[in-house]
Amino acid sequence: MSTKPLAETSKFLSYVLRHEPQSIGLTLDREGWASIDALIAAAALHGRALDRALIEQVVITSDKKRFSISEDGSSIRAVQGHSTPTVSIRMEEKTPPAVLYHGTATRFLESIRQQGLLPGSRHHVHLSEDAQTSTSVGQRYGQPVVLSIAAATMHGQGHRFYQADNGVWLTANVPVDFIDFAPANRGQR
Ligand code: HQG
Repeated sequence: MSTKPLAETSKFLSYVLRHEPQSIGLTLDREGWASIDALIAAAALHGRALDRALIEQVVITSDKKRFSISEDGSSIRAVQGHSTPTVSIRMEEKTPPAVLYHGTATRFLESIRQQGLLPGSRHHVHLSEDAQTSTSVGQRYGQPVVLSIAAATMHGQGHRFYQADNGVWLTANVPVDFIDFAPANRGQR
């Protein structure tokens, strides 16, 4: 299979499983699960041909392991990145490593210096254990810049952290005091 239908299908699945399930008349439960049969039927009604094999290929090949299929094989969900208010995935709180990274674009820095990191339309601020990944996340919005977050210190002061099934770290917001704007930006880490 060429990668084009996979990439397109991955985008489509991200859209309906994270953001706008109602756009194809699909319902997600609170944990974000959709029946795969219902997803295929709803997509077909909206002119997108999906089948189980294609969906499974997308899940397996997703570089960021964005989706998971339930143990009984009947349902699919995005593991993180949601903006739809109908979903609230239960996640175990976890103690983060000393430092986590956040990739952003230079044009957002002034606002981040004033407000800290905010989740935007998603449910959480997304953080990564490695600076490399953060660089590519930041690149999506312009000139990338990587911020170091004093995660363990934050956690020690009562901020909650969660880790999604794909390893992405999540927290509600990052106050500016915990953000190091300087060293990681030059990429020596
Ligand atoms: C920025 C991708 C101004 C923030 C990635 C980011 C990730 C502020 C943008 C996942 C701000 C939001 C999430 C403030 C934060 N002022 N800008 N106070 N606080 N921002 O896409 O973290 O490929 O919602 O820095 O791998 O970029 O979709 O979040 O640039 O895990 O699977 O506002 O999406 O995964 O952008 O990315 P996003 P994100 P997928």
